Amino acid sequence: MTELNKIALQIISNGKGILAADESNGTMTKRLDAVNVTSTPENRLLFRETLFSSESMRECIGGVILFDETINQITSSGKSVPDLISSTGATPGIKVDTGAKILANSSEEKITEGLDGLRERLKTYYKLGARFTKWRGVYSISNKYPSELAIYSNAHALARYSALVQECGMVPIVEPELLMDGDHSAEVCLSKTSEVIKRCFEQLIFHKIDLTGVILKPNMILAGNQSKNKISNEEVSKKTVQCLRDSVPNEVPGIAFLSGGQSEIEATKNLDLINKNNNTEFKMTFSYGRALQQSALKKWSKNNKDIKDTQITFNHRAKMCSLAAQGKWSNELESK
Ligand code: 5MM
Repeated sequence: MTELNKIALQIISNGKGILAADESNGTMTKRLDAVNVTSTPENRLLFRETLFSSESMRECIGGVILFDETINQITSSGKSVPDLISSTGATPGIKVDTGAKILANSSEEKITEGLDGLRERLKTYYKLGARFTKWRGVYSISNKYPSELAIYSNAHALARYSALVQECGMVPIVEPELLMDGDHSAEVCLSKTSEVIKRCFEQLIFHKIDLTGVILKPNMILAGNQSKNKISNEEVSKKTVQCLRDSVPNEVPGIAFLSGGQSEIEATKNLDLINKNNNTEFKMTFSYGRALQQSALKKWSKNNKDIKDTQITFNHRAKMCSLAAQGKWSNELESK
């Protein structure tokens, strides 16, 4: 087993998943505005520190993805944020892309940037304690999208990013996210997601990536949020497993889904069914942002001095996601 494979498995095994707390300041400001909290570096740290020192970190969270500001912050106990995370047994990770920008010659689509100077930034993050990284390519679904240009250029960037990350001794999370916006059917989501994932792995293989040291972070297969033909959770899970079985090379140790705008319960229920129907060797877990943090953020915004209450809310969500990652979640446990 290589060191990279060991890190990847440590993050996603034994019912553990990933807390995606890597909102850039723009996104975090939107989240905080929505609950009437001023977005300052201190408030962003306070909320995140509250989550990272929760009890469920030990049992349910294998890795935390941070944003550049957070990985450099010092917590109230005097420990750095990565040290606080490591002290719970979880692995600190870092988002290293610099965001999705308009793709020249297909201006309704996006290309993710951040390759310039990446090798040097990675060395700094490694010294700060990061052992895995994240890069998100984002694609929209419509009759003409994602275009060949968006598929190729994002796959190429994901592969170049992965090569630099592995060179630096860290595990790359490869996140191709096909957005749920639109009126497309689940079948269309399935065929376009399969195409995008296959093309990403083509590039990863071409760039000589060690696939045993990669975690894939895909969307689940859902009908678009404007579609009149929604499918059941059971169908979501079957189509998602089918998509991954057909498009992900067997060497990849695991898959950690994004929640993509699903509610906390939907994201948990779908992950649970995915694991109940998982007929592959891949570990299937969560790498949720909103679906792990939403309720906790609401609670915290009401009284940010009441750390315990926020942590109780987060612990419950993390526990439910962890059960779902083992196919052991149920409605009864959810409402206990
Ligand atoms: C946490 O949000 C991440 C994006 O942040 P920015 O848009 O601010 O860069 C995002 O990449 C996230 O990690 C994944 O999309 C998963 O989050 P959700 O909320 O979809 O589970």
